[in-house]
This record gives sequence, C-alpha cells and structure tokens, in this order.
Amino acid sequence: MTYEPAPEHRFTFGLWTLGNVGRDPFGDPTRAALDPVDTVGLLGELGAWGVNLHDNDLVPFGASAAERDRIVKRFRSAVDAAGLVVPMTTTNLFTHPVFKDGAFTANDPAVRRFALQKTMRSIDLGAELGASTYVFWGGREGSEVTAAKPTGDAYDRYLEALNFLCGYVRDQGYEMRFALEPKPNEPRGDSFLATVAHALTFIDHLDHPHMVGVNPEVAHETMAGLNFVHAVAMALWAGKLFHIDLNAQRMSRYDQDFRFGQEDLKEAFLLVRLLEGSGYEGPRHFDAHALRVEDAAGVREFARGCMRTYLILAEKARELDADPRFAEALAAAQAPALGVPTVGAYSPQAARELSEEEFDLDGLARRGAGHERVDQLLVERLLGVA
Ligand SMILES: [Mn+2]
Repeated sequence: MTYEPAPEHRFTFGLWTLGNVGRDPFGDPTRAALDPVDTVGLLGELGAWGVNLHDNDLVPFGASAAERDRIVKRFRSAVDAAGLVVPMTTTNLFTHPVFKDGAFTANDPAVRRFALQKTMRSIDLGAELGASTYVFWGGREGSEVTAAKPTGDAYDRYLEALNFLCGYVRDQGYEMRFALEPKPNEPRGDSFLATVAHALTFIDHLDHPHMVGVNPEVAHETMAGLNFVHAVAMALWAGKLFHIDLNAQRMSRYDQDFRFGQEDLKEAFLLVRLLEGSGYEGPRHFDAHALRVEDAAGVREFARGCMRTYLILAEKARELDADPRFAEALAAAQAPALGVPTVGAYSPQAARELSEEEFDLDGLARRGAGHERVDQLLVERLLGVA
C-alpha cells in the first residue's frame, strides 16, 4: 500500500483549513494568507476530492455584486481545472462584530434578520458551486450570561431560522441538505446545540426534519469530554450522519483542530473503522489546520498527513476485521449476540413466556465478559505487531 490519496477516497478540506494563517487570541498570523485559487491547486495536487468554504473565505464581507460574481467565476475555473468539487458550503456568522451576541439567536431582532439574509445569499452561492450539503456551526449562538438570554426563547428562534431556511431551499428547488455542527463552548462561554445528542433532539422539532442531519466534529465532542465514536455511531443509527469533520483534540482544552490522528490514535482508528464499515458515502472532511509554528511546507505536510493517516487506519481496520483471532475474541465476548433481539415485539404470549422464564443468576453473574482480549488484539494490530 502506498497510502496515496485519490478522489475516490472523498477527502475534502475547507479553504479556511489550508488557508489558516496561524492567528490565535494571543498572537498575530505566522503565515501569509493564501489565494483560494492556490489552495484549490494544492488540494488537487495532493489528491483531495473536494474543497469547502464559508461565504467570506471566498467573497469578502460587503463585496459588491459585480465583485462577487468576478471572484466566484475565477474560483469556479480553478476548481474545475484542479478536478475538484465543492460538496459543502457554510456561512460565516461569527467574525463580523454585528454577530457578537450570536446570529439566529441574537437578542436583537435586526441582527437575526440580517443573519438570515446573509445565509440565504450564502446558500445561493453554495447552490451555484454545486454544494449538496450546507453546514450550520453555531459560531456565537450561545451566551456567557444565562439570565440575559432565555434559553427556551433562543431555541425557538434557532428553530424558526432553520425552518425558514429549509423553506427557502425548497422554494428555490435546490438539492441541498443541512447538517448541524454541535460544539459545547468557544467562542461563547456556553453554546447552544452543545453536542450531537442536543442537535438530534432539536432536529425532531423542525418542520422538515428529513432535510436536516448532523456534522459531528472530533474536537467539539471531545471538548465536552464525550466519546466521539459513540456520537457518530448514534448519528448513523438515527440516519442523520450527513457530513463529518475530522481532526484531533485533547480533552478539556481549547478547540485545537489538530491534524487527524495527532491525538488519541485508538479513537481515530475506531472512528475510521466505524465510517468505513457503515456504508457512509459522504465526504471525509478535515476541519483542522497546521500548527502555528509551521510554514508553507508544514501546511502541505499537515494536509498529506491527515489523508495518509486515514488511509493507514482504514487498512488496519480491514486487517483487524479479517483476523480470525479477533472474530473468535468477539464471539467469546458475545458481541454478535447484541445484534439478536431480546424478546421481540410485545405480545401477551411473549410476556407470559418471559414471566415464566427461569435464570441461572449466579452463573450469569460469574461469567467473564472477554473484553480484555478484544482490546488487546486491537491494540496489537494498531501497534503493528499482530
Ligand atoms: Mn468544524
């Protein structure tokens, strides 16, 4: 295996990822800004499938209609020349000071209306570029002062915004689905739609829930101290994994957006194994950036590293699942038995039979689970000594 990325692997990067200039809350940029056309060229050269963007990664805030059209046309040519696609786009509702108190959940109704207008224009841009997924990361939807922003009202306004935008997409006839991206905090003290489970509950209340899924991100769920593989598995189980943001993160830190696989290799491995075994056909999107200490060569190394690590882990997962010792260990751990219904659907007959069943409770309680051997085989495979 050469682990060379190719378009069929469906790897994508945002303009903002390779274009990250290394600014942080304490320091100025360490790298020059990249022309989106150059980013697209680099992605094509590295074997990526697609490029994603926020409206303002491409078109500056406040650009005239003529300027916008000129920029989009030039970008479109570069995307085509590089053999890429634009599968996902999103809106920047967090950089401009007007969004300091949020966008769809800002207390000021004028800010909320402007946020919707900006998003409609950004959805038009996505449709023009052929994007089939539109991501909503909450950005500054949240607060530091809970008493100043009634939470139930905020969720009412969030719901109203998403319902309005679903209506807009349907009315325009765009083939586009929405994916909500949860995050527990940062830049706000507390964010709305904090986790994947929050988002799944929210979606059930929408007018067109089938149009809306989730875009889980490794870093965001990990910041909340949660098991990311569980979150993705639950999204798949609910039929709601519309997109995914891959990166790496240590728990209880700021949003690190590290190269995929930089931290917690075992979780990265389990995630790749889950995605590759699930039938998920969407993009493998890296929402990450090179470390602030890197230069242009480091940015290239970062992008190649994300994709190579994914391909290496996918191969390890195939090897593990083809290993008869691992299958035996899973059988001994009764993992396949979890796929067997417990009692089936309720019926008076089934209830009668169950009420008469006798159990060897001492025997059941004494039985070892066999989980240690499963994990050790997995670790040895990951370490390359299997
Ligand atoms: Mn993200």
